[in-house]
Amino acid sequence: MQFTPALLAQHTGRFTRLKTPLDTPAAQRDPQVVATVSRMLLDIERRGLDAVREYARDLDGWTREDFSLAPDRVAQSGDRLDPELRSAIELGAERTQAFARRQREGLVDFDVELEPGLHTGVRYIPVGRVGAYLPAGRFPLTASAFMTVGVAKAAGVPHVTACTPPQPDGGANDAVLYTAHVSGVDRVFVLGGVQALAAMALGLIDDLPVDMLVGAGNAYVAEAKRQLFGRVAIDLPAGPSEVAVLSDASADPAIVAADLLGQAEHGTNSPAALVTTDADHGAAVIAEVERQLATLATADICGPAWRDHGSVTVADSPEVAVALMDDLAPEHLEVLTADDAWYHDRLRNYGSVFLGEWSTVAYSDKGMAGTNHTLPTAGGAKHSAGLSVSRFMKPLTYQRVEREATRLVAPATVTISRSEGMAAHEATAQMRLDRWER
Ligand code: HSO
Ligand code: ZN
Repeated sequence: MQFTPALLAQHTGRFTRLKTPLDTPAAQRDPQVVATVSRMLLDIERRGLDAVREYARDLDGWTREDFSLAPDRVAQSGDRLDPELRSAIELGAERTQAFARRQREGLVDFDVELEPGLHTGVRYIPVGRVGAYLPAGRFPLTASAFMTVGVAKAAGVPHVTACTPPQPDGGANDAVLYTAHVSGVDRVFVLGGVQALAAMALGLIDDLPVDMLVGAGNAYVAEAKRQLFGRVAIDLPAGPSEVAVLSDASADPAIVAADLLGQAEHGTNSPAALVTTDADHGAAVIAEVERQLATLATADICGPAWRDHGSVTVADSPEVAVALMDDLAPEHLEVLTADDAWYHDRLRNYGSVFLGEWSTVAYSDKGMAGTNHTLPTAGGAKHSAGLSVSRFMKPLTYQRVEREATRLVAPATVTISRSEGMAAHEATAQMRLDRWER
């Protein structure tokens, strides 16, 4: 998440940088990761389940033949949870599904007679089979399944498979399992990493291959999805999680600092950017970040992330602040100003925006805001939106041409085909024209 030098040049003299990040972009792909994933995918494609078993054994210590979890085992995962966590998970599932169902209602089939006898339209059909990766590393990201499994189910996807890596004790993470269960998962496998994604895409563990892979993971998981793209659809090419805050003198520096550190926690390569219209506020946020880092339990991650990938930029007007922020196109954007609506009307590039000091990214992260937390990173918000029901739905088009509409479509089709030298195309239209004229 870095400014484009050409954009900065356009605004020379209209901003100051109080803190700059390292020159190297955080989201660079590591050639070693690319090569390892490519080798593993080829190997699994060639040797199938034997290769999957070997990787699960060597990388995750999994020695059982089977990866499948019995449905009862998945359903009962809730009984092993602290009751407060269990009800928080139920709340998140309900809220994310409520938002997704509402968005689903906005996707409406239509049928239009464009010209007399020329009927066309769209039918929204869900993807048939989805594979969700549910991470469970240092941070298990419990809410992942709301965003992938739950939203796919709200879209009407008939079959959702989930894979989650084994824990050191040899089982799966119960909170992750229960989240998948209340989100409506159909089958769960205890299998992690590249081997999990390959097994789902190639149909090695479930009876059939999946059509789409979704869900966050480490750099290897993200790279495996990227390499499998084409064979299957994917949600998004995921880079390190990011946050940006656009604030003015009206914002509380302690809140802004906390929210910057809030996402820096994802990894030492997670960028956090502040763009402000007030230099004193910018300086106060920098001081607050240092103050909060002194007692933060995860300062081992947040500290280096802020040091290497944190930035603070002071824009000399709200318009320049908007231009700079649209150039960053952050995954998460918080707006804390005296007139948030003014900014909301103008900002165009972000994964999801959090308006006002009472809205923080963690609410969406944990499923409490209802919105999806799977969002574009590394500038992807310039061209794409995050995961939602619409990504699981295919807007399929159809056309039905009545005999009397032949004159509206055939002659021009003949003309264009002939000009291109596409004789067989021309014949399909000409044949109908001849019959219609008869
Ligand atoms: N910020 C992550 C999602 C998440 N964070 C879940 C914590 N839990 C990607 O949007
Ligand atoms: Zn987060």
